[in-house]
Amino acid sequence: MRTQVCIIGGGPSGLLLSQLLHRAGIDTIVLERRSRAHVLGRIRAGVLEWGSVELLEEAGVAQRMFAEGKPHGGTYLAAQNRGFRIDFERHTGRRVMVFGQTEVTAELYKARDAMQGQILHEVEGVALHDLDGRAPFVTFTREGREERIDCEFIAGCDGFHGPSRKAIPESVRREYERVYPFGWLGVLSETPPVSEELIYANHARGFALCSMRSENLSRYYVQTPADADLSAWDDDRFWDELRRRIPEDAADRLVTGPSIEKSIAQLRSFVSEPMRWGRLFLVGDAAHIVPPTGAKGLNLAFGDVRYLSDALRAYYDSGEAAGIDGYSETALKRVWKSERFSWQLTTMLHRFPEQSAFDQRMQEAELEYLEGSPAAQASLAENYVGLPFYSRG
Ligand code: FAS
Ligand code: PHB
Repeated sequence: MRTQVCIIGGGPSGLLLSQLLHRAGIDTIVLERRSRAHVLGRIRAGVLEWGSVELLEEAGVAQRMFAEGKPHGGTYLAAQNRGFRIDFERHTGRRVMVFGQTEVTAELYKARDAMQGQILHEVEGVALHDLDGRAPFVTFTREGREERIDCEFIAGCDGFHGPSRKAIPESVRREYERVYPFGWLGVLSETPPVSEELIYANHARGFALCSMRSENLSRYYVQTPADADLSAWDDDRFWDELRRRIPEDAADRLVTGPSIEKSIAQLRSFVSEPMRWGRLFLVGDAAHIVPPTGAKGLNLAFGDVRYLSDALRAYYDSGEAAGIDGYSETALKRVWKSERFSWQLTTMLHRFPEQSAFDQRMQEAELEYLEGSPAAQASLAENYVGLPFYSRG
């Protein structure tokens, strides 16, 4: 098989890149290790920056998002049982869109099918070859048969555990990592959300987050020890813990119900540089991971897709190579700013096991300062709604 751009990974970044390139007349093949059903069964991100919304609109997959998604003009932060609101619109003139990653992925699959996009599922043993040459290729097996795709570029959209990042020589890669000593236990329930906007709560017992997917589908998280055992968390224990950590007025409103999904995510900050090696470009979780506190993971992946799709379109339209040559530097500038924001919010809102009394007072002072300072709130707001892809001027 031959294509212009071979995309490894059929998650949101691989599918969106394929859709944007196909609409620009650039041929792609997507290789996905799992079945479509498995990919669509994942419950992950819930908040889209407006830049991501605009990118999905450009890709022609925004109709359902605008019909069913919920624009949010702000969010609540809570500490010591008292909440306050950060007004995104007042500080930035922008909002975010609450629309689940699962739905985004479903819309992307639908659009790919409508354009007869080539997505090969349940492939195994994907290996990348001749990345520093002019004729890279990818080998893999499918239904027991060895296969090969010759291409001009490879986009590694295969997430944290995929093969693309590791195809860059170890001597070239610079990796930065912070693993947090806690995780998030997430629950999805067919219950009305406790609040019309998200609530991020700092509490002595640990962090909690109230989010949602729709009027009758709520998404909640509580911080757990890094080695928490999911089987030790039945629904009653989860709801009790959530109630203790959120402000009383919200706890009084909380409607509980059976969990329809329950999982624990480990939290880490991670960046691998560079994001380009010869004909290989890393995109999304393949290159970087953020703790979900700042709702940046999916949005950073879409930022990379913005840069790479722009760069490849310029290359194929006019042979202009500045975009592909500058991809890694451009993408990493925005990645590191989101890494900083996600780390800062995580540090401010979570309980660290060996936290000292001084650390505790620092968190409280940080939150009190934020509550009283329009400048501090404007800074949080501009990071949360999403920094511009291309800085003005
Ligand atoms: P993905 O990991 O989504 O997709 C990579 C794809 O590559 C997968 O489909 C995988 O099957 C495939 N693949 C892997 N190895 C392969 C191989 N060898 N061959 C072929 N295909 C291969 N972000 C938020 O903003 N908010 C959240 O609340 C949030 N919660 C999360 C919870 C969990 C448990 C996880 C793991 C992540 C969460 N994230 C969250 C981050 C998440 O949304 C990612 O940022 C987003 O999925 C990134 O998309 P991709 O880069 O496409 O990577
Ligand atoms: C979610 O709805 O899953 C969600 C929202 C905001 C976050 C993390 C997760 O920061």
